[in-house]
Amino acid sequence: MTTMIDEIRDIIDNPDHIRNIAIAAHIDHGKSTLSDNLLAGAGLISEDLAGKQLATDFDPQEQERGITIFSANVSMVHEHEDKKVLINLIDTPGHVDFGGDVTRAFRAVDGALVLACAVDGVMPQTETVLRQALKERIKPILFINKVDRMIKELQLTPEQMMEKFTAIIAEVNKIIKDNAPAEFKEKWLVNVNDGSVAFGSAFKNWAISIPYMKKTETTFKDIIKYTEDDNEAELKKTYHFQKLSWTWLSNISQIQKKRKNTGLKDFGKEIMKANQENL
Ligand SMILES: Nc1nc2c(ncn2[C@@H]2O[C@H](COP(=O)(O)OP(=O)(O)OP(=O)(O)O)[C@@H](O)[C@H]2O)c(=O)[nH]1
Ligand SMILES: [Mg+2]
Repeated sequence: MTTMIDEIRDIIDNPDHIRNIAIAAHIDHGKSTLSDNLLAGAGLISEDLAGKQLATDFDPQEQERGITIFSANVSMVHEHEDKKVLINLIDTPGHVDFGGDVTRAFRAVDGALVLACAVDGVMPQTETVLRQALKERIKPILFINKVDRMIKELQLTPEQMMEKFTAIIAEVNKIIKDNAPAEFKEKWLVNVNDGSVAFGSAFKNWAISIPYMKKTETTFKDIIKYTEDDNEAELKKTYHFQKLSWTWLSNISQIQKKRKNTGLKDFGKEIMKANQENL
């Protein structure tokens, strides 16, 4: 029987098939809920519990208080177009008191998956984690979460949804432009067309991007209809996080490309070297 460890061992020598990422955002924007979905995509937790189990909130104190206190590292294997890919993920806490954990996580990864709540938009801690990532020379990609609330609570039309997304993306890009290392100010801007922006509902287990919408001929009207009809099971089936994960995470590759065939044992050393080369 092939175990997860065997699968990881097979991939570990091929950096092009590995992404090391940290999830960071304002408190409560859904980082741990999204982590669950990626874990379910790898078969590590049950599909039915994804978004509710909050597996990365492993400490009883975290479950009790409903917030992340400790960063949690998880490794998982996803399949993308017949190839296996390894995702090493760190779910970081959003509470401002634990900001040190976020910086430490950024020092160990290649990219930051930054979440923004579709209803609240860019909040102070969103800006802080983006600045922290850019200071550590980490490329951010964006996930606009809680789109179900945008539909159910705010009852936005497709046009209004697009406007709201555009406003959030513009705010994020301003922060990137103002804080990215000089050579990446343009290159690292997030863009709906290249898949560096995705959106969905971690709680309702679906995620989509504009390239994926084009490929599957989906419109915002369809998404609104499924949500209004409480037919989110259909959204989950067609737009499962696992389907999107690699096209979206493969936007992160800056340091990966510099890293040669090293195993995990050299991971820290190589990151330090890559960072120094970048200075
Ligand atoms: N409606 C809706 N609720 C969501 C969504 N994602 C997360 N939530 C809810 O938002 C709350 C916070 O979710 P978490 O995943 O714990 O948020 P977090 O960003 O990990 O929080 P901290 O780690 O404490 O900063 C929970 O009640 C989730 O169920 C979503 O897509 N839609
Ligand atoms: Mg959390």
